Amino acid sequence: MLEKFRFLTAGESHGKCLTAIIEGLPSGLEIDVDFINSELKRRQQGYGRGGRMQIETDTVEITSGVRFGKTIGSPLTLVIYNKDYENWQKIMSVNPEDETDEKSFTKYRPGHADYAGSVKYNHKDLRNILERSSARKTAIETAVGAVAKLFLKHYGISCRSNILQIGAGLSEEDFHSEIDKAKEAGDTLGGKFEVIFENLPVGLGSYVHWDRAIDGKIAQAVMSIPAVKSVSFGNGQHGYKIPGSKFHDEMFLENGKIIRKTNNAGGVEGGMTNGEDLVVKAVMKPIPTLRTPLNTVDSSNMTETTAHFERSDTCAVEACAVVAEARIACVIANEIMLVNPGDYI
Ligand code: EPS
Repeated sequence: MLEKFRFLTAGESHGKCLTAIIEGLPSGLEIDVDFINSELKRRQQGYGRGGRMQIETDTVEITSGVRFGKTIGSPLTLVIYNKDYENWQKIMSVNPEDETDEKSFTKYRPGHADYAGSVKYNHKDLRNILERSSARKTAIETAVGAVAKLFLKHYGISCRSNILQIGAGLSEEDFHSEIDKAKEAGDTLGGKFEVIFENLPVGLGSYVHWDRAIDGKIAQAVMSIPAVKSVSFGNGQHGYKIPGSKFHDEMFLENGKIIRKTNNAGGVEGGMTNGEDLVVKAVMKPIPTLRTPLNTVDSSNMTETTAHFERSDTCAVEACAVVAEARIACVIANEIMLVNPGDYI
């Protein structure tokens, strides 16, 4: 999907480390490690996070692609070590002689990847699915996104995100009380957030083929974040009830420049950026790992039971918004590279 700014990540939630290899960056790009780490810190924060975030202090190590603070054109490798690995070395061992049932589980968590993952990869121990389907992998994606943001900064493009709703809560204060109530009940909460990118050039993406539309690329990037169930642009989610005369963002002239007074399109028309702020909205469902578990089936003996619980966040919507910023930054960096090809900056 990303033709120029390409990356792969690897790593299990309780494995030794998370790794990413990024390819396609021009040489000469300043890599500010403190900035990458500050993005990782943002992802770890937010009201409602669970025990794992007390254990980890995510920081990145760069093991290739950078010399004296700047990219040199070769693949850039990022590593984040999992501090919790210390407690999981035997369970996550790569050696056959260490095989153990400890921490195995067979009770599917409804809403998580356990069931479909076990059928797809033919696993009896659902830990084999949990480990990679965990949102832990979004830590390394956030680091990759931070590199994309550094590239975008070079073009004067910046981004931010806002939490719009958590449960029934519409303000910061309500968010906290909603999360407190859910935590007390052993429950979890989802929410709605928006990500805004400013100063994008007109014409990123294209209308000529479906797979070049930038809204399609962004939707895929955000929808595939664990637990995201809906993605929309601008006022798109209300588009069914607003007539065309009110929905479309009329054009006016101000000092010879085209201006808009509304942004219902969220900065995308015809699959291309139109120079307005890019506004992406998404809904994260509640995290499926519940302290008060749901009804399910035990795959080991096909009996009805309640779901596996290990540890979980009550709410991770703030973290999800940071991850969405990172994913969108990667899509936009790729689009910028497509229109500004160059091996150095
Ligand atoms: C996460 C790490 C995970 C979870 C969470 C996100 O760590 P652990 O499984 O050790 O608690 O806290 O992931 C989920 C709840 C999930 O269902 O995927 C992280 O680093 O963000």
